[in-house]
Amino acid sequence: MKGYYLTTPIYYATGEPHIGHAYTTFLADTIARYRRQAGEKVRFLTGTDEHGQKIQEEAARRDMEPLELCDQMAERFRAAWDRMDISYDRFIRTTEQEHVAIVRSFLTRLHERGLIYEDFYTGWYCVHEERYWTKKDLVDGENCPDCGRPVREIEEKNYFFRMSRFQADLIRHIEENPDWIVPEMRRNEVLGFLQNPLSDLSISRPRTRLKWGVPLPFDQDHVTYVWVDALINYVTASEAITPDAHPDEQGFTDPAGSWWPASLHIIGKDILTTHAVYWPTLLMGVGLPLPEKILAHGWWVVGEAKMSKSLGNVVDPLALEEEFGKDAVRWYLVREMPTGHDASYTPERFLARYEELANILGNLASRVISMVERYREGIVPSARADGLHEVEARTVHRYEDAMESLRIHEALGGAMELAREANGYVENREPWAQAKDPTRADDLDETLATLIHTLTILAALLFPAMPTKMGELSERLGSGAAPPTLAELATLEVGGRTVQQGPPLFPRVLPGS
Ligand code: ME8
Repeated sequence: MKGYYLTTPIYYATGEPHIGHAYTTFLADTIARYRRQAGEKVRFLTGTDEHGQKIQEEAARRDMEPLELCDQMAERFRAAWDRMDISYDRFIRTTEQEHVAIVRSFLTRLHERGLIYEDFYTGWYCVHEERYWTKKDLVDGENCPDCGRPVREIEEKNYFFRMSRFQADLIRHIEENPDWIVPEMRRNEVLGFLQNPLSDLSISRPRTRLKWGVPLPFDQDHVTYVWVDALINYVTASEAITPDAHPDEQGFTDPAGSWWPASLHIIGKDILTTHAVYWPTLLMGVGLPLPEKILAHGWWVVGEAKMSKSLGNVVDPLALEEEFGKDAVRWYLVREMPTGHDASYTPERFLARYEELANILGNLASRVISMVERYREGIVPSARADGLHEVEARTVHRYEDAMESLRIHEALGGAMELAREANGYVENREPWAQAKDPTRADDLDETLATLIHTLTILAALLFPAMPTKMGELSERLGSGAAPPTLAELATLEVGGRTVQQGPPLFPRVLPGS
Protein backbone atom coordinates (compact mmCIF):
# COMPACT_ATOMS: atom_id res chain seq x y z
CA MET A 1 0.00 0.00 0.00
CA LYS A 2 2.94 2.34 0.59
CA GLY A 3 2.96 5.35 -1.69
CA TYR A 4 4.22 8.87 -1.07
CA TYR A 5 3.27 10.00 2.44
CA LEU A 6 4.00 13.64 3.20
CA THR A 7 3.17 15.80 6.18
CA THR A 8 3.09 19.40 7.37
CA PRO A 9 3.54 20.29 11.03
CA ILE A 10 0.27 20.26 12.92
CA TYR A 11 -0.32 23.88 13.79
CA TYR A 12 -1.14 25.09 17.30
CA ALA A 13 -4.84 25.67 17.69
CA THR A 14 -4.21 29.02 19.36
CA GLY A 15 -3.89 31.53 16.56
CA GLU A 16 -5.22 32.21 13.10
CA PRO A 17 -3.39 30.76 10.08
CA HIS A 18 -0.86 33.26 8.70
CA ILE A 19 1.48 33.29 5.71
CA GLY A 20 4.05 31.16 7.58
CA HIS A 21 1.58 28.30 8.00
CA ALA A 22 0.27 28.93 4.51
CA TYR A 23 3.76 28.67 3.03
CA THR A 24 4.47 25.25 4.54
CA THR A 25 1.05 24.01 3.51
CA PHE A 26 1.32 25.35 -0.06
CA LEU A 27 4.75 23.80 -0.42
CA ALA A 28 3.37 20.45 0.73
CA ASP A 29 0.36 20.80 -1.56
CA THR A 30 2.55 21.59 -4.55
CA ILE A 31 4.66 18.50 -3.90
CA ALA A 32 1.57 16.32 -3.27
CA ARG A 33 -0.02 17.42 -6.52
CA TYR A 34 3.22 16.95 -8.44
CA ARG A 35 3.47 13.38 -7.15
CA ARG A 36 -0.16 12.59 -7.95
CA GLN A 37 0.27 14.02 -11.42
CA ALA A 38 3.18 11.60 -11.85
CA GLY A 39 0.78 8.77 -11.07
CA GLU A 40 1.94 8.07 -7.52
CA LYS A 41 -0.39 7.16 -4.70
CA VAL A 42 -0.17 10.02 -2.22
CA ARG A 43 -1.23 10.58 1.36
CA PHE A 44 -1.02 14.22 2.43
CA LEU A 45 -1.47 14.96 6.11
CA THR A 46 -2.03 18.22 7.93
CA GLY A 47 -3.93 19.14 11.08
CA THR A 48 -3.90 20.89 14.44
CA ASP A 49 -1.92 20.45 17.65
CA GLU A 50 -4.44 20.75 20.44
CA HIS A 51 -2.96 19.83 23.82
CA GLY A 52 -0.55 21.50 26.21
CA GLN A 53 -0.16 24.50 28.39
CA LYS A 54 -0.30 27.00 25.58
CA ILE A 55 -3.80 25.85 24.57
CA GLN A 56 -4.96 25.59 28.18
CA GLU A 57 -3.84 29.16 28.88
CA GLU A 58 -5.22 30.62 25.66
CA ALA A 59 -8.60 28.98 26.34
CA ALA A 60 -8.62 30.38 29.89
CA ARG A 61 -7.73 33.82 28.55
CA ARG A 62 -10.73 33.67 26.22
CA ASP A 63 -12.91 32.20 28.94
CA MET A 64 -13.48 29.04 26.94
CA GLU A 65 -13.05 25.32 27.48
CA PRO A 66 -9.87 24.09 25.78
CA LEU A 67 -11.82 21.78 23.49
CA GLU A 68 -14.17 24.57 22.50
CA LEU A 69 -11.19 26.67 21.44
CA CYS A 70 -9.67 23.73 19.55
CA ASP A 71 -12.94 22.99 17.75
CA GLN A 72 -13.09 26.58 16.64
CA MET A 73 -9.47 26.86 15.54
CA ALA A 74 -9.35 23.47 13.80
CA GLU A 75 -12.32 24.66 11.76
CA ARG A 76 -10.50 27.91 10.92
CA PHE A 77 -7.46 26.05 9.66
CA ARG A 78 -9.52 23.56 7.74
CA ALA A 79 -11.63 26.29 6.15
CA ALA A 80 -8.52 28.29 5.22
CA TRP A 81 -6.95 25.25 3.55
CA ASP A 82 -10.17 24.41 1.74
CA ARG A 83 -10.37 27.93 0.44
CA MET A 84 -6.78 27.73 -0.79
CA ASP A 85 -7.33 24.41 -2.63
CA ILE A 86 -5.15 22.36 -0.31
CA SER A 87 -5.57 18.74 -1.34
CA TYR A 88 -4.93 17.16 2.08
CA ASP A 89 -6.12 13.58 2.45
CA ARG A 90 -6.31 13.64 6.22
CA PHE A 91 -6.76 16.49 8.68
CA ILE A 92 -5.73 15.21 12.09
CA ARG A 93 -6.61 16.72 15.45
CA THR A 94 -4.61 15.52 18.42
CA THR A 95 -7.74 15.46 20.56
CA GLU A 96 -9.19 12.66 18.40
CA GLN A 97 -9.86 9.44 20.31
CA GLU A 98 -7.84 7.44 17.84
CA HIS A 99 -4.77 9.59 18.31
CA VAL A 100 -5.07 9.62 22.10
CA ALA A 101 -5.20 5.81 22.09
CA ILE A 102 -2.12 5.59 19.88
CA VAL A 103 -0.12 8.01 22.04
CA ARG A 104 -0.92 5.79 24.99
CA SER A 105 0.15 2.59 23.28
CA PHE A 106 3.31 4.29 21.97
CA LEU A 107 4.22 5.29 25.53
CA THR A 108 3.30 1.89 26.96
CA ARG A 109 5.65 0.33 24.48
CA LEU A 110 8.51 2.66 25.46
CA HIS A 111 7.77 1.97 29.12
CA GLU A 112 7.69 -1.79 28.68
CA ARG A 113 10.99 -1.63 26.83
CA GLY A 114 12.59 0.01 29.86
CA LEU A 115 13.09 3.36 28.14
CA ILE A 116 11.16 5.52 30.59
CA TYR A 117 12.11 6.45 34.15
CA GLU A 118 10.99 8.90 36.84
CA ASP A 119 13.08 11.78 38.10
CA PHE A 120 12.87 15.28 39.45
CA TYR A 121 13.22 18.15 37.10
CA THR A 122 14.43 21.57 38.08
CA GLY A 123 14.68 24.23 35.47
CA TRP A 124 13.04 27.01 33.54
CA TYR A 125 10.03 26.59 31.33
CA CYS A 126 8.78 28.72 28.45
CA VAL A 127 5.04 28.25 28.00
CA HIS A 128 4.99 29.88 24.59
CA GLU A 129 7.60 27.54 23.13
CA GLU A 130 6.43 24.66 25.36
CA ARG A 131 9.98 23.78 26.29
CA TYR A 132 12.50 23.70 29.09
CA TRP A 133 15.68 25.71 29.26
CA THR A 134 18.70 25.59 31.51
CA LYS A 135 19.93 28.69 33.30
CA LYS A 136 22.76 29.22 30.86
CA ASP A 137 20.35 29.29 27.88
CA LEU A 138 18.35 32.21 29.25
CA VAL A 139 18.64 35.71 27.90
CA ASP A 140 19.29 38.27 30.66
CA GLY A 141 18.85 35.43 33.13
CA GLU A 142 15.08 35.35 32.79
CA ASN A 143 13.91 35.27 29.17
CA CYS A 144 13.41 32.49 26.63
CA PRO A 145 16.22 32.51 24.03
CA ASP A 146 13.73 31.63 21.26
CA CYS A 147 10.84 33.99 21.81
CA GLY A 148 12.19 36.45 24.39
CA ARG A 149 9.30 35.95 26.80
CA PRO A 150 9.93 35.49 30.53
CA VAL A 151 10.38 31.86 31.59
CA ARG A 152 9.10 30.20 34.78
CA GLU A 153 11.25 28.36 37.24
CA ILE A 154 9.81 25.00 38.12
CA GLU A 155 10.66 21.90 40.09
CA GLU A 156 8.56 18.82 39.54
CA LYS A 157 8.50 15.08 39.09
CA ASN A 158 8.68 14.12 35.42
CA TYR A 159 9.01 10.95 33.45
CA PHE A 160 11.99 10.85 31.14
CA PHE A 161 12.66 9.04 27.90
CA ARG A 162 16.19 7.63 27.60
CA MET A 163 16.93 9.70 24.51
CA SER A 164 20.66 9.74 25.27
CA ARG A 165 20.88 6.03 24.46
CA PHE A 166 20.13 6.73 20.84
CA GLN A 167 22.60 9.53 20.24
CA ALA A 168 25.21 7.39 18.51
CA ASP A 169 22.63 5.65 16.32
CA LEU A 170 21.15 8.97 15.29
CA ILE A 171 24.51 10.46 14.37
CA ARG A 172 25.30 7.36 12.34
CA HIS A 173 21.96 7.61 10.55
CA ILE A 174 22.54 11.24 9.62
CA GLU A 175 26.06 10.56 8.45
CA GLU A 176 25.07 7.56 6.37
CA ASN A 177 22.13 9.39 4.78
CA PRO A 178 23.40 12.77 3.64
CA ASP A 179 20.01 13.74 2.17
CA TRP A 180 17.97 12.77 5.18
CA ILE A 181 17.77 16.37 6.37
CA VAL A 182 17.65 19.06 3.67
CA PRO A 183 18.93 21.65 3.05
CA GLU A 184 22.47 20.79 4.05
CA MET A 185 22.89 23.72 6.44
CA ARG A 186 20.06 22.29 8.56
CA ARG A 187 21.71 18.89 8.57
CA ASN A 188 24.92 20.52 9.77
CA GLU A 189 22.99 22.33 12.45
CA VAL A 190 21.64 19.03 13.79
CA LEU A 191 25.06 17.38 13.64
CA GLY A 192 26.49 20.37 15.52
CA PHE A 193 23.81 20.03 18.18
CA LEU A 194 24.63 16.33 18.51
CA GLN A 195 28.28 17.07 19.24
CA ASN A 196 27.26 17.73 22.82
CA PRO A 197 25.98 14.89 24.97
CA LEU A 198 22.27 14.39 24.40
CA SER A 199 20.24 14.54 27.58
CA ASP A 200 17.16 12.45 28.27
CA LEU A 201 13.82 13.93 27.32
CA SER A 202 11.14 14.88 29.81
CA ILE A 203 7.95 13.43 28.38
CA SER A 204 5.36 14.32 31.03
CA ARG A 205 3.85 17.15 33.00
CA PRO A 206 2.16 16.74 36.38
CA ARG A 207 -1.59 17.18 36.20
CA THR A 208 -1.43 19.57 39.10
CA ARG A 209 0.18 22.01 36.66
CA LEU A 210 -1.35 20.94 33.38
CA LYS A 211 -4.65 19.16 32.91
CA TRP A 212 -5.05 19.47 29.19
CA GLY A 213 -3.18 16.52 27.71
CA VAL A 214 -3.10 12.77 27.21
CA PRO A 215 -2.80 11.01 30.60
CA LEU A 216 0.21 8.69 30.80
CA PRO A 217 -0.92 5.07 30.57
CA PHE A 218 1.28 4.14 33.55
CA ASP A 219 0.57 7.16 35.79
CA GLN A 220 -2.75 8.98 35.56
CA ASP A 221 -1.39 11.91 37.59
CA HIS A 222 0.73 13.01 34.67
CA VAL A 223 -0.05 14.02 31.12
CA THR A 224 2.11 13.56 28.04
CA TYR A 225 4.43 16.39 27.05
CA VAL A 226 2.73 18.11 24.14
CA TRP A 227 5.64 17.66 21.73
CA VAL A 228 5.69 13.89 22.23
CA ASP A 229 1.92 13.77 21.78
CA ALA A 230 2.15 15.98 18.67
CA LEU A 231 4.97 14.11 16.90
CA ILE A 232 3.11 10.82 17.21
CA ASN A 233 0.36 12.28 14.99
CA TYR A 234 2.43 11.29 11.97
CA VAL A 235 2.22 7.64 12.99
CA THR A 236 -1.47 7.84 13.93
CA ALA A 237 -2.40 9.12 10.50
CA SER A 238 -0.23 6.50 8.77
CA GLU A 239 -2.57 3.81 10.08
CA ALA A 240 0.39 1.64 11.07
CA ILE A 241 -1.11 0.98 14.49
CA THR A 242 -4.73 0.33 15.30
CA PRO A 243 -5.97 2.22 18.35
CA ASP A 244 -6.81 -0.91 20.30
CA ALA A 245 -3.59 -2.76 19.42
CA HIS A 246 -1.49 -4.09 22.24
CA PRO A 247 1.90 -2.37 22.12
CA ASP A 248 3.60 -5.64 21.29
CA GLU A 249 1.49 -6.03 18.27
CA GLN A 250 2.38 -6.02 14.66
CA GLY A 251 2.04 -2.35 13.77
CA PHE A 252 5.10 -1.43 15.80
CA THR A 253 7.27 -4.17 14.44
CA ASP A 254 6.02 -4.30 10.89
CA PRO A 255 4.25 -1.22 9.52
CA ALA A 256 4.15 -2.75 6.02
CA GLY A 257 0.69 -2.31 4.60
CA SER A 258 0.39 1.14 6.17
CA TRP A 259 1.69 4.53 5.06
CA TRP A 260 4.56 4.46 7.54
CA PRO A 261 7.37 5.49 7.23
CA ALA A 262 6.64 9.02 6.04
CA SER A 263 8.31 9.90 2.76
CA LEU A 264 8.70 13.55 3.73
CA HIS A 265 8.15 15.69 6.80
CA ILE A 266 7.99 19.35 5.80
CA ILE A 267 8.67 21.71 8.70
CA GLY A 268 9.95 25.20 9.40
CA LYS A 269 13.48 25.57 10.73
CA ASP A 270 12.06 26.53 14.14
CA ILE A 271 11.09 22.94 14.88
CA LEU A 272 14.14 21.17 13.55
CA THR A 273 15.36 19.72 16.85
CA THR A 274 12.01 18.19 17.74
CA HIS A 275 11.76 16.56 14.31
CA ALA A 276 15.37 15.61 13.69
CA VAL A 277 16.35 14.58 17.24
CA TYR A 278 13.34 13.87 19.50
CA TRP A 279 11.23 12.21 16.82
CA PRO A 280 13.76 9.78 15.33
CA THR A 281 14.98 8.72 18.77
CA LEU A 282 11.39 8.11 19.93
CA LEU A 283 10.83 6.02 16.80
CA MET A 284 14.04 4.08 17.48
CA GLY A 285 12.72 3.55 20.99
CA VAL A 286 9.56 1.81 19.82
CA GLY A 287 11.31 0.14 16.89
CA LEU A 288 9.58 1.88 14.01
CA PRO A 289 11.52 2.92 10.90
CA LEU A 290 12.52 6.58 10.57
CA PRO A 291 10.90 9.00 8.15
CA GLU A 292 12.67 9.03 4.81
CA LYS A 293 13.33 12.76 4.62
CA ILE A 294 12.94 16.00 6.53
CA LEU A 295 12.75 19.31 4.70
CA ALA A 296 13.27 22.25 7.05
CA HIS A 297 12.36 25.41 5.21
CA GLY A 298 13.28 28.98 6.04
CA TRP A 299 11.51 31.78 7.82
CA TRP A 300 9.21 34.49 6.52
CA VAL A 301 9.78 37.92 7.98
CA VAL A 302 7.78 41.01 7.13
CA GLY A 303 10.04 43.63 5.66
CA GLU A 304 12.89 43.42 8.13
CA ALA A 305 10.82 42.44 11.15
CA LYS A 306 9.80 39.19 12.72
CA MET A 307 6.09 38.57 12.14
CA SER A 308 4.28 38.76 15.46
CA LYS A 309 0.93 39.55 16.96
CA SER A 310 2.48 42.07 19.30
CA LEU A 311 4.07 43.99 16.41
CA GLY A 312 0.72 43.85 14.62
CA ASN A 313 2.38 42.89 11.33
CA VAL A 314 0.97 39.40 10.84
CA VAL A 315 0.14 38.87 7.17
CA ASP A 316 -3.22 37.21 6.60
CA PRO A 317 -3.19 34.94 3.55
CA LEU A 318 -6.97 35.06 3.33
CA ALA A 319 -6.99 38.83 2.92
CA LEU A 320 -4.48 38.47 0.06
CA GLU A 321 -6.63 35.72 -1.39
CA GLU A 322 -9.63 37.98 -1.40
CA GLU A 323 -7.80 40.65 -3.34
CA PHE A 324 -5.68 38.61 -5.73
CA GLY A 325 -7.13 35.08 -5.78
CA LYS A 326 -5.77 31.91 -4.21
CA ASP A 327 -3.38 30.98 -6.96
CA ALA A 328 -1.64 34.34 -6.78
CA VAL A 329 -1.00 33.83 -3.05
CA ARG A 330 0.20 30.27 -3.59
CA TRP A 331 2.45 31.46 -6.42
CA TYR A 332 3.95 34.33 -4.48
CA LEU A 333 4.86 32.30 -1.41
CA VAL A 334 6.21 29.20 -3.10
CA ARG A 335 7.94 31.03 -5.95
CA GLU A 336 9.44 33.83 -3.88
CA MET A 337 11.10 31.87 -1.09
CA PRO A 338 14.13 29.84 -2.19
CA THR A 339 13.15 26.49 -0.70
CA GLY A 340 15.11 26.10 2.52
CA HIS A 341 16.13 29.74 2.91
CA ASP A 342 14.54 32.78 4.52
CA ALA A 343 12.49 35.36 2.68
CA SER A 344 10.92 38.70 3.38
CA TYR A 345 7.32 39.53 2.61
CA THR A 346 6.68 42.99 1.22
CA PRO A 347 3.60 44.21 -0.65
CA GLU A 348 5.93 45.40 -3.44
CA ARG A 349 7.40 41.94 -3.94
CA PHE A 350 3.93 40.48 -3.86
CA LEU A 351 2.83 42.82 -6.63
CA ALA A 352 5.96 42.12 -8.64
CA ARG A 353 5.24 38.39 -8.51
CA TYR A 354 1.62 39.02 -9.40
CA GLU A 355 2.65 41.09 -12.38
CA GLU A 356 4.88 38.25 -13.51
CA LEU A 357 1.74 36.08 -13.65
CA ALA A 358 -0.36 38.74 -15.34
CA ASN A 359 2.17 40.14 -17.81
CA ILE A 360 4.15 37.08 -18.76
CA LEU A 361 1.94 34.03 -18.36
CA GLY A 362 -1.55 35.52 -18.49
CA ASN A 363 -0.66 37.80 -21.36
CA LEU A 364 0.95 35.00 -23.36
CA ALA A 365 -2.11 32.78 -22.94
CA SER A 366 -4.51 35.52 -23.90
CA ARG A 367 -2.68 36.73 -26.99
CA VAL A 368 -2.00 33.22 -28.32
CA ILE A 369 -5.56 31.99 -27.81
CA SER A 370 -6.96 35.13 -29.37
CA MET A 371 -4.74 34.71 -32.47
CA VAL A 372 -5.85 31.09 -32.90
CA GLU A 373 -9.43 32.31 -32.69
CA ARG A 374 -8.90 35.21 -35.04
CA TYR A 375 -6.73 33.54 -37.67
CA ARG A 376 -7.78 29.88 -37.45
CA GLU A 377 -11.33 29.96 -36.09
CA GLY A 378 -10.23 28.56 -32.75
CA ILE A 379 -8.82 25.31 -34.15
CA VAL A 380 -5.14 24.62 -33.47
CA PRO A 381 -3.45 23.96 -36.82
CA SER A 382 -2.11 20.44 -37.38
CA ALA A 383 1.36 21.65 -38.17
CA ARG A 384 4.87 21.31 -36.78
CA ALA A 385 4.77 22.48 -33.19
CA ASP A 386 8.45 22.27 -32.39
CA GLY A 387 9.52 25.89 -32.74
CA LEU A 388 10.44 25.96 -29.05
CA HIS A 389 11.34 22.31 -28.76
CA GLU A 390 14.78 22.74 -27.28
CA VAL A 391 13.87 25.18 -24.58
CA GLU A 392 10.74 23.15 -23.74
CA ALA A 393 12.73 19.93 -23.34
CA ARG A 394 15.36 21.66 -21.24
CA THR A 395 12.71 23.28 -19.03
CA VAL A 396 10.83 20.03 -18.42
CA HIS A 397 14.05 18.24 -17.60
CA ARG A 398 15.20 20.93 -15.16
CA TYR A 399 11.75 21.19 -13.66
CA GLU A 400 11.68 17.49 -12.88
CA ASP A 401 15.15 17.58 -11.43
CA ALA A 402 14.34 20.59 -9.23
CA MET A 403 11.04 19.09 -8.03
CA GLU A 404 12.69 15.79 -7.18
CA SER A 405 15.41 17.61 -5.22
CA LEU A 406 12.82 19.78 -3.48
CA ARG A 407 14.03 23.05 -4.99
CA ILE A 408 10.45 23.97 -5.71
CA HIS A 409 11.02 27.69 -6.31
CA GLU A 410 13.55 26.79 -8.97
CA ALA A 411 11.13 24.46 -10.78
CA LEU A 412 8.53 27.24 -10.88
CA GLY A 413 11.04 29.91 -11.87
CA GLY A 414 12.20 27.72 -14.77
CA ALA A 415 8.64 27.38 -16.04
CA MET A 416 8.21 31.14 -15.95
CA GLU A 417 11.40 31.45 -17.99
CA LEU A 418 9.80 29.25 -20.64
CA ALA A 419 6.81 31.61 -20.74
CA ARG A 420 9.25 34.51 -21.23
CA GLU A 421 10.93 32.66 -24.10
CA ALA A 422 7.53 32.03 -25.66
CA ASN A 423 6.74 35.75 -25.52
CA GLY A 424 10.06 36.40 -27.25
CA TYR A 425 9.13 33.83 -29.91
CA VAL A 426 5.88 35.71 -30.58
CA GLU A 427 7.85 38.93 -31.07
CA ASN A 428 10.32 37.22 -33.41
CA ARG A 429 7.79 35.40 -35.52
CA GLU A 430 5.36 38.33 -35.76
CA PRO A 431 2.28 36.19 -36.40
CA TRP A 432 0.26 39.33 -37.19
CA ALA A 433 2.57 39.91 -40.18
CA GLN A 434 2.42 36.22 -41.16
CA ALA A 435 -1.39 36.49 -41.11
CA LYS A 436 -1.37 39.35 -43.58
CA ASP A 437 0.62 37.39 -46.15
CA PRO A 438 -1.27 34.42 -47.69
CA THR A 439 2.03 32.85 -48.86
CA ARG A 440 3.08 32.49 -45.25
CA ALA A 441 0.08 30.45 -44.05
CA ASP A 442 2.30 27.48 -43.17
CA ASP A 443 4.56 29.67 -41.08
CA LEU A 444 1.60 31.02 -39.21
CA ASP A 445 0.31 27.48 -38.60
CA GLU A 446 3.69 26.53 -37.17
CA THR A 447 3.84 29.62 -34.96
CA LEU A 448 0.40 29.02 -33.49
CA ALA A 449 0.83 25.27 -33.02
CA THR A 450 4.18 25.84 -31.31
CA LEU A 451 2.74 28.39 -28.93
CA ILE A 452 -0.23 26.22 -27.96
CA HIS A 453 2.20 23.36 -27.44
CA THR A 454 4.29 25.49 -25.10
CA LEU A 455 1.26 26.81 -23.24
CA THR A 456 0.01 23.27 -22.69
CA ILE A 457 3.38 22.38 -21.18
CA LEU A 458 3.26 25.46 -18.98
CA ALA A 459 -0.20 24.54 -17.70
CA ALA A 460 1.10 21.07 -16.82
CA LEU A 461 4.24 22.32 -15.05
CA LEU A 462 2.48 25.02 -13.11
CA PHE A 463 -0.61 23.00 -12.24
CA PRO A 464 0.71 21.69 -8.87
CA ALA A 465 1.37 25.26 -7.69
CA MET A 466 -1.74 26.90 -9.19
CA PRO A 467 -4.35 24.19 -9.65
CA THR A 468 -7.35 26.44 -10.29
CA LYS A 469 -5.87 28.78 -12.86
CA MET A 470 -3.84 26.13 -14.61
CA GLY A 471 -6.87 23.83 -14.75
CA GLU A 472 -8.72 26.71 -16.36
CA LEU A 473 -5.89 27.38 -18.79
CA SER A 474 -5.71 23.74 -19.70
CA GLU A 475 -9.42 23.74 -20.50
CA ARG A 476 -9.13 26.85 -22.63
CA LEU A 477 -6.34 25.12 -24.55
CA GLY A 478 -8.61 22.17 -25.24
CA SER A 479 -6.64 19.76 -22.98
CA GLY A 480 -9.38 19.16 -20.41
CA ALA A 481 -9.42 20.28 -16.79
CA ALA A 482 -6.50 18.03 -15.83
CA PRO A 483 -3.38 18.99 -17.75
CA PRO A 484 -1.20 16.22 -19.21
CA THR A 485 1.26 14.36 -17.00
CA LEU A 486 4.97 14.95 -17.44
CA ALA A 487 5.27 11.58 -19.16
CA GLU A 488 2.56 12.55 -21.63
CA LEU A 489 4.35 15.78 -22.51
CA ALA A 490 7.00 13.89 -24.42
CA THR A 491 4.48 12.90 -27.11
CA LEU A 492 2.14 15.84 -26.85
CA GLU A 493 0.10 16.59 -30.00
CA VAL A 494 -2.02 19.74 -30.06
CA GLY A 495 -3.22 19.89 -33.69
CA GLY A 496 -7.00 19.90 -34.08
CA ARG A 497 -7.81 21.06 -30.55
CA THR A 498 -10.38 23.77 -30.04
CA VAL A 499 -9.26 26.69 -27.93
CA GLN A 500 -11.44 29.21 -26.20
CA GLN A 501 -10.68 32.63 -24.82
CA GLY A 502 -12.01 33.60 -21.40
CA PRO A 503 -11.62 36.53 -19.06
CA PRO A 504 -8.00 37.37 -18.13
CA LEU A 505 -6.47 34.59 -16.03
CA PHE A 506 -4.74 37.14 -13.81
CA PRO A 507 -6.61 40.43 -14.14
CA ARG A 508 -4.51 43.52 -13.69
CA VAL A 509 -4.93 44.88 -10.21
CA LEU A 510 -4.13 48.41 -9.26
CA PRO A 511 -2.35 48.71 -5.93
CA GLY A 512 -4.87 49.42 -3.22
CA SER A 513 -7.85 49.01 -5.54
O1 ME8 B 1 5.31 24.51 16.08
N1 ME8 B 1 7.89 31.52 8.36
O2 ME8 B 1 3.08 24.79 15.54
P1 ME8 B 1 3.03 26.29 15.01
C1 ME8 B 1 7.83 30.27 7.85
N2 ME8 B 1 2.43 22.65 16.90
N3 ME8 B 1 7.10 29.29 8.39
C2 ME8 B 1 6.40 29.57 9.48
C3 ME8 B 1 6.41 30.85 10.08
C4 ME8 B 1 7.20 31.85 9.45
N4 ME8 B 1 7.28 33.09 9.91
N5 ME8 B 1 5.62 30.82 11.16
C5 ME8 B 1 5.11 29.55 11.25
C6 ME8 B 1 4.15 24.13 16.07
N6 ME8 B 1 5.56 28.80 10.23
C7 ME8 B 1 3.81 22.75 16.57
C8 ME8 B 1 4.20 21.73 15.51
S1 ME8 B 1 4.41 19.23 14.59
C9 ME8 B 1 4.39 17.69 15.24
C10 ME8 B 1 3.98 20.31 15.91
C11 ME8 B 1 5.20 27.41 9.94
O3 ME8 B 1 1.58 26.62 14.88
C12 ME8 B 1 6.43 26.51 9.91
O4 ME8 B 1 6.09 25.33 9.22
O5 ME8 B 1 3.88 27.17 15.83
C13 ME8 B 1 6.62 26.20 11.37
O6 ME8 B 1 7.44 25.07 11.59
C14 ME8 B 1 5.19 25.97 11.80
O7 ME8 B 1 4.43 26.93 11.03
C15 ME8 B 1 4.98 26.19 13.29
O8 ME8 B 1 3.60 26.17 13.53
